[in-house]
Amino acid sequence: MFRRFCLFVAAPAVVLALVPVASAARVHVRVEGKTRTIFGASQPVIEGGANALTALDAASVLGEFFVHRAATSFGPYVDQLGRYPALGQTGWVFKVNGVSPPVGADQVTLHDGDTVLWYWAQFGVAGGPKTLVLSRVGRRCYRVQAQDDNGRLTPALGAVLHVGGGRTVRTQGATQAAVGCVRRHPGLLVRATLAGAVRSNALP
Ligand code: B12
Repeated sequence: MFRRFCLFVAAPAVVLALVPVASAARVHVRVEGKTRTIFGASQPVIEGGANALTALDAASVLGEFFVHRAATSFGPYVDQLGRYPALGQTGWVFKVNGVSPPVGADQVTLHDGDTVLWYWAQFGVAGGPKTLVLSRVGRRCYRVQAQDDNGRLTPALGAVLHVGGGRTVRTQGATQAAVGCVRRHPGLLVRATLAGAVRSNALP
């Protein structure tokens, strides 16, 4: 009787061990809207679920912003984030670790530490916008790079730094790098903009 009981209890445990469980990755998430950041300027780490779509859903719960998805022949399509619906050659696209995947967001499996960026994009003959990447060089200096859909980085020449949404500083550099240095700014975040590109992440 005891053996039968053990078999009864153990069997489902074995089955459970064999069924792959969708992982819940802890990922950085940022959502850049048409005119402002919708979520996570400094790319906070959140429980993003299994893929780039669940990460967006998780961010929308934390940030209380609107997400609408439509069922299409390619799968689930995010046709509105926040205020603006996709229209014509504009809409919502995403990158994971700086690269634009060639498939829907539900198909892109996430791993701990990945960075998911969703953003408003206007497409033209030259494709979509580049996304700006801000990094620190030294104590108060920042480098701004523009990243294409393949993740390739080039200097974001002419980019402007914004300190806490107020003071602005032009980056220097004509070919090799776009770097700008700012004054002490305790408690304020710095980020970069450049016409035609998606605003950067924010750094202290
Ligand atoms: C225009 C376009 C867009 C526009 C859509 C603007 C709008 N008005 O909604 C924008 C630039 C926003 C876009 C975004 C993306 N796109 Co797109 N897009 C196209 C394109 C060039 C034409 C689609 C179209 O207008 N069809 C004509 C209309 C009448 O048919 P429709 O079924 O109503 O079309 C709608 C859907 O296709 C939907 N849609 C557009 N792209 C995608 C991508 C996915 C994965 C899904 C589920 C739906 C979807 O938007 C269209 C307009 O409403 C196609 C290429 C092609 N020739 O089909 C690629 C294409 C569909 N896109 C693709 C991809 C990968 C994406 C992105 C996932 C890219 C990314 N990394 O972010 C995102 C979608 C992310 C999200 N929001 O969920 C791939 C899909 C591949 C696949 N097998 O999954 C395609 C086939 C291009 C390619 N060859 O790589 N796209």
